[in-house]
This record gives sequence, structure tokens and C-alpha cells, in this order.
Amino acid sequence: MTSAHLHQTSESFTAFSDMNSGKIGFQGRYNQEGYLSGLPILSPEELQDARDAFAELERKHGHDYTAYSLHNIHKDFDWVMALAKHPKLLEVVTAVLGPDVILLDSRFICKYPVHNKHAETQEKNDDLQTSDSSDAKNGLPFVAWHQDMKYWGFDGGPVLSVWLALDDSLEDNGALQVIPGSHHSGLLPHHQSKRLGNMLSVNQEIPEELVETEKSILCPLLAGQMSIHDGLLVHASDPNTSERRRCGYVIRYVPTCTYPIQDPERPRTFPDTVLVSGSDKYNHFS
Ligand SMILES: O=C(O)CCC(=O)C(=O)O
Repeated sequence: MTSAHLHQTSESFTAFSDMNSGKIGFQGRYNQEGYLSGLPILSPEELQDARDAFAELERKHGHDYTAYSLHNIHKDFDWVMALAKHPKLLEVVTAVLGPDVILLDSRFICKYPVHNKHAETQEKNDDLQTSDSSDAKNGLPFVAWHQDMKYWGFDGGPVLSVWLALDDSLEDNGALQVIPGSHHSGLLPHHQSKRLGNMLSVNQEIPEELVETEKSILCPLLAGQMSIHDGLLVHASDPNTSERRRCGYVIRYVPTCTYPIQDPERPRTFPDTVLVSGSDKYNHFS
């Protein structure tokens, strides 16, 4: 990872009404590139309310927990459900997926500043066979190159992931990086990451030689903005080396026609799905 080009903020979208202007329009661009970034969603007041509510959870649970364990709490807290059903957010999601949309899963992903963790984990990681880059050896929380679809295992339709920023998410605190157009290559093999600190729950990683890292684009977001990406897009994020938290709310949506592939080795249930738009004539997730 590292040295990703910046997703140009001048290209970022400022109003949904403008999204379909220009040569290919926003859907055309999403289909072509597999992602869109810099979409403004939350008003300053909505952002402040969400940040205050999140701070309450941090006080209650502590940072070790809130870093990655606030999973599917959208049914437990009205303010979280309000984020997942935010009209501006759903306007974008339904423009891509069509009118009938299910919220599949959601999770807060926080990378906290980790001043002392570096020293703690350096020694452990030195024993592991990793690449020579210092980033790959420092053991700080990061997200390895992966495709969301590998984890979900769906057919019949796409998965769309939203990354809604509660903090500014920039290069130094580990913003999302994507490989534009990589969703056209289908599902790539994943293996277990050898590098310490991969935040992904099953530690999956696409082997380095299959990732065109020279094409990577950084997706910086200001707090209150979101990016969206296709379930097959190759993406990752570097450690937070700043003094600032990087907190995002990641939400997965599917059109109602998408269905889970049966995998006897990984039986999955989806107890927290919510129909957030339209109607569901398929009932794949009930
Ligand atoms: O938060 C991150 O850095 C990675 C998030 C991610 O992998 C995703 O949104 O699918």
C-alpha cells in the first residue's frame, strides 16, 4: 500500500442533482470505476449528534471494543439506524442498486492513534516473515487488500458498501484506498494475511502479486461525507500514523434480488437485515 494517488476533491460531488451531469454521469462512473468518493451526506448538526452518540459508546465500552466490535448495532440505536437510512445516503444507494434495497450488515471501524502500540508489536512482528517495507512490519491496525464479496459470498446481484466518515479520513490517518476498475476482474483468490494488525475479521488478503498497487487511489473524506464501492472492488487501508482518530461507519446494502451462496463450511445467517427501501418479493434474507 502507500503512495496512492489522491481522489481529486475537485472531482468530488457536491450536489446529488449534479451527479448525472457530465459525460458519463455518476452511475456510469460507478460502473466504470467501481467506486465514488467525497459524497456529502450529514449536515454539521447531524454529524455532531452522531459523534456525540459515538463518544457515549466509547465511554461505555472503551477503545479496544469500539475499534471494530460495534457490529450490527443499527437495530439497537435509533441514531445508528438514522445514519443507515439517511435520505441523502439512500438516494445514492437506490440510484445504483434500484428501488428495492436491503441493509445487510453494518459496522463502525475506528483506527485510533496508537503511539505505544508500535513499540509493543514491533518485536513480535520482526519474527514474522513479512515484506521489507516498514509499514508492513509495524503491526499497527490496517486493512489488507481484499474484496468484500469474498467474505459475503453472494450471487444474483451486487453488494454495495458505504463508508460514512465520522472523522476526517485522510492519508495520515489511514483513509480507504481503492484500485479503480478492479471490480471488472471478478473474484480474486484470498489467503490469510501474515502481517500483524489486519482488522478484517477473517484476516483475508489478496496476494500482493495480484494487486495493481501502482493504480491505487486514496479516497480522502471530510467528516460527514461518504464513499461507496462495489463488492468486487479491490480496496485496503493503511495504519493510522497521525494523532487523530479515524472513525467510519461501514454499511453493506444489496438489492433484494441478491442471495447468499450456500457454503457448508461457513454457514451464515443474516438476522440483522432491514428492508430500507421499496419492497422485497424475493425474501432471500428472511
Ligand atoms: O475502514 C477501512 O479502512 C476499510 C473498510 C473496508 O474494508 C470496507 O469498507 O469494505
